[in-house]
Amino acid sequence: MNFYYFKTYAVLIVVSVCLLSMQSCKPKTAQSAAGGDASKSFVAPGKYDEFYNIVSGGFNGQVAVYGIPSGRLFRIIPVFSQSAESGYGFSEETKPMLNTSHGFVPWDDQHHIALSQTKGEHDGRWAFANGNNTPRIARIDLTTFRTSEILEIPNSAGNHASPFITENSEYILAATRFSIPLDDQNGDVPINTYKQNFKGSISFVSINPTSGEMNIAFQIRTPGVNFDLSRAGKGKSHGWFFLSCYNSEKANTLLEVNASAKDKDFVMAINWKKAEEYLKAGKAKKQAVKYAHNVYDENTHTATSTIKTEVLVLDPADCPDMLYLIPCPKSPHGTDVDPTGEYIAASGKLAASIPVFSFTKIQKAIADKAFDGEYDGIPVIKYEAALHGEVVKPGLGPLHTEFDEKGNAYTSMFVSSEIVKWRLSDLQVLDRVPTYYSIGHLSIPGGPTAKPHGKYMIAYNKITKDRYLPTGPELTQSAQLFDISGEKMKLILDFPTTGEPHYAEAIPASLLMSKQRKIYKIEENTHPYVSKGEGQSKVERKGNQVHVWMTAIRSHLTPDNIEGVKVGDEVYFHVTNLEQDWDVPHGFAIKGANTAEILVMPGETQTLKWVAEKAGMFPFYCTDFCSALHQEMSGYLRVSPAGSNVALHFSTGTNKPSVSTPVGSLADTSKKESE
Ligand code: RUQ
Ligand code: CUA
Repeated sequence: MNFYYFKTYAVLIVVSVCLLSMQSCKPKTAQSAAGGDASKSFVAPGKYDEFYNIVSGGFNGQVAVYGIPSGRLFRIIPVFSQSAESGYGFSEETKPMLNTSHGFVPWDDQHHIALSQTKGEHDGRWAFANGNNTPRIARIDLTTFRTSEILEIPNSAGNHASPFITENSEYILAATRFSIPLDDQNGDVPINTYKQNFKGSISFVSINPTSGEMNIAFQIRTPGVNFDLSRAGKGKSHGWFFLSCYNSEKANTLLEVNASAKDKDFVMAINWKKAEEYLKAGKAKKQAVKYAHNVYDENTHTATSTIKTEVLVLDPADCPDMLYLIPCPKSPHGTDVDPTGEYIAASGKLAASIPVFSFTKIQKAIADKAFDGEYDGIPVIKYEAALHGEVVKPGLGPLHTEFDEKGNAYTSMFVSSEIVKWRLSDLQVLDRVPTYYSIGHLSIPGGPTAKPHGKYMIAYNKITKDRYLPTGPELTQSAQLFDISGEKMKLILDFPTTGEPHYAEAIPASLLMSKQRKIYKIEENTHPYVSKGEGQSKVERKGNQVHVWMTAIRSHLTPDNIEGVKVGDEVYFHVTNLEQDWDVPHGFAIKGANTAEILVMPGETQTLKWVAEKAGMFPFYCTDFCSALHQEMSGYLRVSPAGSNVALHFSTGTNKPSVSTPVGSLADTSKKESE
C-alpha cells in the first residue's frame, strides 16, 4: 500500500465510521456559529425580498416558496400531495392531477427543482419538480404558483435523477434510481437474477416552448446501474448530459456494502444531439407501457388525466457514440456543471477528493479513443484522460456543488458538516464554513445556470439538533443563509423550512413579480358547472346526484337555503367565486365533509363532493375571512330521509319552506322561490 492509498484508506475509514453509525462528524465549534451579520438578511416591514426561493418539500410532496434574504415563507404549492388548505387533490377538478398508472396516488417524495431557462439563463416561466417514489414530473406555472401538469415516467422506479433541464428548456432529463425489469417484461423473477433481468432507463421529456406541455420524446435503455443525479451541459457542452451512477457492481442486496465494493463507479456522458439523430433515423423501437399525463386547464378550471401507452426507446447497442462512461471514485452523488460548461464536478460520497472533469478533455479522449475497455458495451473513458484535476482534501462526504459568477465552486460536505469553497481554475480550496448540521443540498441563486446571480448561498441541512426551540421528537428543518459576496462565506440567517428540503432554486424577484396572475376572468370561465352570476345559480337532481350551482361574493353564498336532499344523495357543490379583485378567494365547507374545504380564486369554479349520510341540518360556510361580514357568509342544507316527500328547493333571501311532493317522486325538478 503506497502512501497515497494509505491516506485515502484512512479517510475512507473515518467516512465509513460516520456513515455506518448513521451520524455525522459534527464541527466542534458550535458556539462560533452564533451571531452572524443579521442585518444583511433583514428585510424591513413593507419591503420586498430580492429573490423568490423555490424549495423542494421532500417527504411532504409539495414545493414551498420563501423570500431571500429574509427566509419568510410565502406559499406552499400543492404538487404531489393533497392539500387540505386549498382542496388540491380533494376537489373534483384537481383529483385527476394525482392520477397515475397505479390509480390515484395522493403523495410523493419531492427532491429536486429545475427552473426553465433560455440561453442558459432563468426565464421565469416554469418550475419543474420530481416525484421520487411513483415516478412523475410536475410543471408549476410561475405566474400562478400552481401545478399545471404532471407526467408519469414509465420504465422507472425511483425518479431521483430528475428533473434536470437543458439550457433552452429543450428537455428535462429523468433517470431511474432503481434498475428493474422493464415495464413490458415479466417482473415476477427471482431478485438474484438482477444481472440478467434488471435494466436502467433514462427519459428525455420535451417541453413545448409556448405552452410548456411535457411529453416523453424518447428513452434510452441502459445497463442495470442506479442513477443518482445529473446536469445538462451548457455553452460548449450544450447537447450533452452528465449523470452520476452508482451500484456499477449491480448488487441487489445490502447495497451499503455491495454497491461500494469497487473503487470507482461512473459518470455517464450522454450526447443527446446524437440521440436525436438516431431518433430521426428511425432507430428507436416502440415499447408498450402505461403512464398518466395530467393537465390542468385554466379556462375550464379542471384537470384531465390521459393514460398513454407507448414510448420510443433507443438501445445503445444500435446507437454508437451516444453514451460514454467516465470512472468516478466511490459512489458519486452530485454531478454538477460549471457556468461555462467546461467543468464537471462529481462528488463521490465516500471519496477523499472531488474529481473535476474537463469537457474539452472528454471530447479529446473520445476522438483519441482513450478508452479503458467497455462496461456492458459502453466505452469507458480513461479517468486521467477526462480529468481536469482533483480538489484535494476538500472535507468528508462531498454531495453537491454550486457555482458563483466569479469562477468559484461551493461543495456541500455531509460528513464533515461544512461547505467548502474552491476555485475552478486551479482547484485550490479557498474557504470553509461549518453548517448546522450535516448539509445535504446547497443552492446559489442561478447557481446551475450559465449566469449565476450569486450574492447568497443557502444550505439545506439534514440535522437540526440545537438550532431552534425543540418541538417534541421532531424538530423543524434547518436552512442557513450565507453571504458569499466577499472572499469569505458569512452565515447571516437560520430559517426553518417545512417537509425535508432537498434542492432549491432561487430566482430574482424582478423576473416574476410583474407577471403574477391576479384573477381568472369570469367571462373566460368555461367550467361546465359555472354560474356567471347569481341569476344562474340553481340546484338540479340527476338520480341520486344533486348538483348545486353556487356563487360566492362578499358576503353571501347563493343559494344559501337548500332543502329536498335525501339520505344517500351525492351532493356536488360547484362554487364559482364571482369576485374580480386580486386576493379575494372564498372558501366552502359543509359539516361532515370528509375531504377538505375548497378554496376558490376570483373567477374560478371548484367542486366539493359531499354525501348525505343522515337526516338533519347541515350548515355550510365560507372558510376564508373575506370581509367584515365573513361570518355571515353561510347557509343551511336540509337532509331528509330517503323516500321522504320534501321537494328539492333552493333560495336566497326569501324565507319559504319547501313544498311537499308525493312520496316516491324522484323525478322532482328543483324549484326556486320567485323573488
Ligand atoms: S439528493 S441531499 Cu442529495 Cu435527492 Cu437530497
Ligand atoms: Cu367569503 Cu369569507
